[in-house]
Amino acid sequence: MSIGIGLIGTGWIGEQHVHRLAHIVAGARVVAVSDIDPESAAKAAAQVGARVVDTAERLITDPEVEAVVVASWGPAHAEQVLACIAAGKPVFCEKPLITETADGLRILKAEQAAGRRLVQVGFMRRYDAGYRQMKRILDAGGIGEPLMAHCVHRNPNVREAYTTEMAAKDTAVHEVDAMRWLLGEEFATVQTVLPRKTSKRFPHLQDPQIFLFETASGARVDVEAFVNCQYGYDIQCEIVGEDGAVRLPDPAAPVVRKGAKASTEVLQEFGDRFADAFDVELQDWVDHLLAGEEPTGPSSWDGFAATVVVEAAVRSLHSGEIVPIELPEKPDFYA
Ligand code: NAD
Ligand code: ISE
Repeated sequence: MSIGIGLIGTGWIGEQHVHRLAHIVAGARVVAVSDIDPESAAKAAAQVGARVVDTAERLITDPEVEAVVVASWGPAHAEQVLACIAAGKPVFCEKPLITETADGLRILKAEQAAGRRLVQVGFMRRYDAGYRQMKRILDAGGIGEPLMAHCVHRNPNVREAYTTEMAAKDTAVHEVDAMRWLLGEEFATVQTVLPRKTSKRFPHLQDPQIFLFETASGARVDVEAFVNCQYGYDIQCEIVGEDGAVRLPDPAAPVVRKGAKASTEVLQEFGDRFADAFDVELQDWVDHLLAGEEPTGPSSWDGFAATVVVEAAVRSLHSGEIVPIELPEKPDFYA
C-alpha cells in the first residue's frame, strides 16, 4: 500500500524531498509536482516519473494526489496550506508555516473547523537522533529543572538575497521550535543583541545576531545565529539544569591524527547535517497517513507560535528593546 503525494516547489529542498519520497521513504510515491518555474518542475518530475501540474491549486485538487508536500517559498505557504485544508488533504509544509501571524490564525481556525489535524510543519530537528536523546534525558528529569540553554546556529555563508530579518525568521526559527519542544513551554520575551558585523560578507547584512529569550517559567535561552561563519555548518545546543547539563552530540565523524594534530571534519551543508532527520520526519508523516492516523509531528500551533516568537525578535532587532511575546491561549485541539 502506498500514498500518492503531490509536491509544490521543486527548488533546493523540494527536489531533495521528491528524491526522498520516491526512493527512501517507504509507502510513498510522488504522483505530481508543481512549481512556478516549469523547467524546475519538469526536471524534478522526470527523475521520479511524476506528472507536472501547472498550478499549485490544480495539484492540490488533483484526484490522484492524496497528500501534499509544500516546499515553495515561505510567503506562498499559507494559501497553499489553506487550500489543502479546504480540499480535506493532509499537508506537510516546510518551515515557515506562515510569514504573517494573521495567516496563522486563519490556518488554526480552518484546521479546527475540519475537525482533525491535517497539517505537519517541517521542523526536522524534532526527528534528529541527538535532539531526541536530549529530549528523553530532559523528560526523565536527568538534569533536573532546566535553568538556561545556549544554542549556536552557524552556516558557512548565505546567498545575497538573505536579509538581516531572516536570521530570526529563517534560521533561528529552528532553535525557537526546538527549544519550545525540548523545554515544553512557550517563550515570554526576547531581546535581539547585535555584535560587530562580520566583514567577510555582504555589507547590507547584520551578521551575527544573538537572541536572548526568557521562557514563561523564567529559564533563559540564548541563540547565536551566524550565517557567514566561513568554516562550516555547525549546530550546538547545551541545556543546563539544577542537577546537570546535557549537550547535543556532534555528528559522528572519524578523528584523523596527522602532523601533530588530531582533527575531525565539520559538515558544510544543513542537508548533510540533518539528512537522517529529514528522512525520519517524512517517514513518520507517511506512516501516520497510511495508518489512517493524524500526524503527531510539529503542528499548525507550533508553526504559528514559532512565527509569533521570531516576529517579536525582529521587532527587537529594530528597537533594541526587550519585546514581550504575546501568544493567544493554545486551543485544546492542539493539546
Ligand atoms: P528555493 O528557492 O530553492 O526553492 C523554492 C521553490 O519554490 C522554487 O523552485 C520556486 O520557483 C518555487 N515557488 C515559489 N513560489 C511558488 C509558488 N507560489 N508556487 C509554486 N512554487 C513556488 O528554496 P528552498 O531552499 O528549497 O526553500 C524552500 C522552503 O523550504 C522555504 O520555506 C525554506 O525555509 C524551507 N527550507 C527548510 C529547510 C529545513 O531545514 N527544514 C532547509 C531549507 C529550506
Ligand atoms: C535554511 O532555510 C534552513 O532552514 C536551514 O536549516 C538553516 O540552517 C538556514 O540558516 C536557513 O537559511
